[in-house]
Amino acid sequence: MTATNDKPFDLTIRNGRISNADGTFHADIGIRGGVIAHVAPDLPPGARDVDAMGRWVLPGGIDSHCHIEQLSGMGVMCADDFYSGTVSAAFGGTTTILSFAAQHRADSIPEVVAAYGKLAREKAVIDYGFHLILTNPDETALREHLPKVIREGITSLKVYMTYDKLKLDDYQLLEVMSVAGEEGALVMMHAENHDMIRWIAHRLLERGHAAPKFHAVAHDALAESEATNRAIALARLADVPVLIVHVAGRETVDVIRNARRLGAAVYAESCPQYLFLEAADSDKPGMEGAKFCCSPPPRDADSQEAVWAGLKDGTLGVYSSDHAPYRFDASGKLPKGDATTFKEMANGVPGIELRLPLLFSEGVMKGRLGIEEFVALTSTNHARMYGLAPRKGAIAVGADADIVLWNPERTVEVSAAMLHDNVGYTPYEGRVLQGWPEQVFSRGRCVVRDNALQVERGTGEYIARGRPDPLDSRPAASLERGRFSELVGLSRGN
Ligand code: DUC
Ligand code: ZN
Ligand code: ZN
Repeated sequence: MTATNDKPFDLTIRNGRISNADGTFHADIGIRGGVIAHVAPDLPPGARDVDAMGRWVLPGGIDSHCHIEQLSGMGVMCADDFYSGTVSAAFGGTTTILSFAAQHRADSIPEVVAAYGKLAREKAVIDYGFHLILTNPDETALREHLPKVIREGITSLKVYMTYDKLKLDDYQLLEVMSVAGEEGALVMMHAENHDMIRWIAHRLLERGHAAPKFHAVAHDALAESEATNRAIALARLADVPVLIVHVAGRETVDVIRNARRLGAAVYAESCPQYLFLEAADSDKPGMEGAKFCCSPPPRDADSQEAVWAGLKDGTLGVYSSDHAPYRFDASGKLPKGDATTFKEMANGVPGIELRLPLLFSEGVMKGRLGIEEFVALTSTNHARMYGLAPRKGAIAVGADADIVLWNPERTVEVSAAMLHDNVGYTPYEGRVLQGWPEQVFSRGRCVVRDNALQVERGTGEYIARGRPDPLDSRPAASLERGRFSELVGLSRGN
């Protein structure tokens, strides 16, 4: 078939060294109507022609965990709206984000989803979809609203095991999981033991230990691994896949790896802060350490090694930013100025723009990850896990032309001033990175070139997602599940 005999391409990207998750090859890419029409050597020139000689041509990054224009569980508004958040993502080589439509307990789910949809529609410069954060799984939510939003394309939801205003108890988690199972949606779990954290924090504050560095003490690694183990047990009982987000600690990686060895349908994510930051970073003079505080917290070199190993061996299948942008002032990290305790600071670190450059530099360029592994962890696996494939996540005929040209020769020293988010600092200040995403295409539109944004606000598209397609097939249930599931009315929709 010579697609080249059809109308001319709108854009041809030539001489590229293309890497997908399943291989690397040299070819040109012909794009028509925002979609990849042809991938082959020696394609004819397009209306626009881009020479990718010397560049690595990769699928656009998918960031499936970022908080944009969202009110946190502590009632703090993120510093990034859908414009600054998506511009920042694009400059870092990301072409699709999945952020959160966050229900707070008094909110109606359809209203929440409509409100976030409107905000993003007016501002986003790249494509986007939503996960639902569910905090009030009452009968209406479980029987009406949740099934409806899932069928309309929000095919994943995040639930919390901690935070007073967000947490669900184990009974509620089972209820949510069973609806997710019926509807074929993916449950994302914030797994930390609420009472362990509360107990340590109380004792720390009682003794006057309020500085940012005590955040990591309160969020002990055991709180993370215990809750992860419990989340996995609940998911096995409910016979649903579960995805543990923002994995930080070695023990948690081990819990997940062991469950997967038993055949459990457990998937997991980690983030730059768990590879490149440590708890010790939050031990800085004054309040400076608040810039490094997120939940769960970065831990130590041993846990960093465990996260690298988990990304390498498939225990951790997706690498997201968990961009949670809060400014270093009263609007975010410091509601009470220098008197703010670690319990009062907004939780989260920025990373939407540096997520890919950090992993490219420290993973690919330093030989810890192959380029195909990089693509899988940053794009393809997200597309599959979250129902974006085959439209997103690969350079293939029929897929959206979401393509990034990486220059492996370019060295960049990170500074907050060069970033496009609205946070004002970066926990990665001063790091020197090798390799940079220089040209970014979203549905064939050039979004970033020559260090400048090329598109208008509101030109990103909402993606109603399909059913998640877990990365490997494994029975979700515990072995005994088959014998009782009908009795308790468990059924699976996918
Ligand atoms: N959980 C997140 O997913 N992001 C920021 C803070 C948190 O607790
Ligand atoms: Zn979380
Ligand atoms: Zn998050």
